[in-house]
Amino acid sequence: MSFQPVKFYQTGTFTVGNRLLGPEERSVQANMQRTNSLNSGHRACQGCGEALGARYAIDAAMNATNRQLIAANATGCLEVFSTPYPETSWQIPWIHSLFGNAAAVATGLAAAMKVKGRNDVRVIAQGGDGGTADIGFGCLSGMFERNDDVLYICYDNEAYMNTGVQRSSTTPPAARTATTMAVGPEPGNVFGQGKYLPAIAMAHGIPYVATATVADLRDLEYKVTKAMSMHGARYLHIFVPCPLGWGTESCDTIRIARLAKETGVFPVFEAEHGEVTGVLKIRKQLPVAEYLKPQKRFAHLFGATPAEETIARIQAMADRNIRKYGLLEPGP
Ligand SMILES: Cc1ncc(C[n+]2csc(CCOP(=O)(O)OP(=O)(O)O)c2C)c(N)n1
Ligand code: SF4
Repeated sequence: MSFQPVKFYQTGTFTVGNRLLGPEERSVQANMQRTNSLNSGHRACQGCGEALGARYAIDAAMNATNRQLIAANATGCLEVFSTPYPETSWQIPWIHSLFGNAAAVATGLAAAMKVKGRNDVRVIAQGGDGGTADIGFGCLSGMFERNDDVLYICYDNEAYMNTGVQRSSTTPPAARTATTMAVGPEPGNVFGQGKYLPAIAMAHGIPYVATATVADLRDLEYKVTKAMSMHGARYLHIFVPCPLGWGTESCDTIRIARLAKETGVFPVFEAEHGEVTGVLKIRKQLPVAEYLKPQKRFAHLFGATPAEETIARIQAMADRNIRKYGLLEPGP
């Protein structure tokens, strides 16, 4: 039998990292000096991907800006669960905008800091997919077009969760929501509608656009850190599973996010000035059914007679993502 050294710790894990590593190799979250920007006491559901993503993103941004950060937050789950009046879980200067104007409020904050000569203070805007892709889209596009010095973070849980799981323009085809019921000849959300925000952001030619998931939190930290090293308008789109709205187990949030990436359903990439500069490769392509099955919002596709045609259409969309972004390693 060959000799195998015992490993006491593993590096390169997708999630938290390890405090046994040297300080320079630790993730922000594994470092005892982390800010804990979104602290205990918030009221997010167990396993909420949005809470996880926000904690990592904002801690990384705090770390990258020497803790000189202000966040404007659109109305939505993140705002509601973190600041039930008169309490707050935020350990940073944080302002609640309206549902649709987080980008505009952040633009104003950045302008105010400039006027005051506080070039050290940086600004983030954040919100859910409804606040970003739907009602806040005009303000966001303006922020991009003017190249305002703001990082906008969209936490995409693919519906309006805070108000009871209504469809948004990032809800995927066939998904059941409160407004796209699983009834009729084509149950769930329709095919051929909606919008893909990262591509729209890229079309503005802004300095930096990236996507990330809560399955690879070190990648998420890296992208926030990189974004904060730049100036001008930047956009980060984070895939955040929602156990309540998607009908998934709380303990499966990371697994579902990883499946979204490994199936090609959610391409993970970064782009500068409108051009893709890097992608996270898929290690082993998995069929989309593996991603869809654990989610009750897609349960109608897997009844006594599986909706093979619909599943094939979703597979075709994932395959297209893989081709378009070059997500697969070239074969041997
Ligand atoms: C002008 C306006 N319309 C509607 C609402 C009600 N509202 C508050 S949050 C929300 C949905 C938020 O969805 P999303 O932005 O996707 O964030 P999530 O809760 O899913 O994180 C809605 C419709 C509002 N606050 N303001
Ligand atoms: S409804 Fe979804 S997004 Fe909102 S707190 Fe619960 S898990 Fe998070």
